[in-house]
Amino acid sequence: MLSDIPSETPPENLAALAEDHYFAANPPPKDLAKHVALAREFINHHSAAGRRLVLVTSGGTTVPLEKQTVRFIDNFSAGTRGATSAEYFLEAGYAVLFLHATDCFLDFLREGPNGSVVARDEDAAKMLHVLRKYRDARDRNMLLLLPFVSISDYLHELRSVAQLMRPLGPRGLLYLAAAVSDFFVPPDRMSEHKIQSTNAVEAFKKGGNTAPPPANEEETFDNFDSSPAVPRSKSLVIDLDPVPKFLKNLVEGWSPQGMIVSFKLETDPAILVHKARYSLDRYQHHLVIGNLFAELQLTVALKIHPEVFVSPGSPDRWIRVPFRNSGGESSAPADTEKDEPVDPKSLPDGEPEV
Ligand code: PAZ
Repeated sequence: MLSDIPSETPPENLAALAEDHYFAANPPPKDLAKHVALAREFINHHSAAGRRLVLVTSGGTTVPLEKQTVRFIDNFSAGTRGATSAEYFLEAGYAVLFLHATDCFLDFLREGPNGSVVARDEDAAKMLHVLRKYRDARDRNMLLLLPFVSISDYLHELRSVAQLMRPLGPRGLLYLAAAVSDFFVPPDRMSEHKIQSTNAVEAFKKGGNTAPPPANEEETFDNFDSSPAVPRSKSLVIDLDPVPKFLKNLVEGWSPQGMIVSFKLETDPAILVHKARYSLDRYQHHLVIGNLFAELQLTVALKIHPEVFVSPGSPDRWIRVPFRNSGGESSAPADTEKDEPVDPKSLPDGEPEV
């Protein structure tokens, strides 16, 4: 736990100590060694060819509430930005290491004949297009997919891959679009088994008796059902610790020569630029791309992402990036630069300016 770090620790050692504590306490994903071996081979191959390589992180990072995880907290990310950016990087000639949340494809599937599963008609063209591009990139060994589920899986994978990328220097780009949870349940406070929602098991464990408690113990019964057969529901209070901010460790230790782009998602437009600038000043990396939740929601309707680029020594730049319709046609990213925030309501209904 971070609270175990002695209070007299000099500030310059805090980040390293927090890293040691976190990675010792939170077990790595079971496939880490396999992923590291694949990533090493991929990076060495492209490094030998003198090719630029990008690590794109994508998707939400879940926070398990139980060790045998039935329930978890997730944070907003459909993985669209990461996937779309990976496509653009491939087109630009980068080798792409795609560290992504395992997605649920169920929304795109339907039952086919004889118990088979097929893509829904409305999604089939889009999926076929993506599948062909994916196969092509994979067959040319330009794309390596590394999946993760939880926040600790993500951080273990990120650290290992970033360290492997260190020899690439500035030819290695780290493009951190995953939505990284700020809070988690530390393993020493995590329930091994499914958290129970009633007191039924406590009674069973005490006396080995599943019979309901006597009817006069009113408080042990469910609020909404006075029947003694119904155990009382319990509320759930979750006590989360902050996830250590590892961007400093990434910039200073894991991949110090790499080009590092991070993302910042906010819901309050009044603080977005401040938070992006703060992050850049604090971690001293190359670019923060700020985006607003409400505008992401409007993306499909407006076919545009307004977002702000915050980089060292430059004024903030608002740009409009056209939404890529994965049906096949791809427009180059629009670069309609503005120094002022873009009001999405002011954007035209038709095609974006490119
Ligand atoms: O994955 P998506 O396309 O639905 O959303 C992208 C995003 C909002 C997760 C990404 O642009 C972003 O801002 N990532 C960083 C989020 C954060 O931790 O602040």
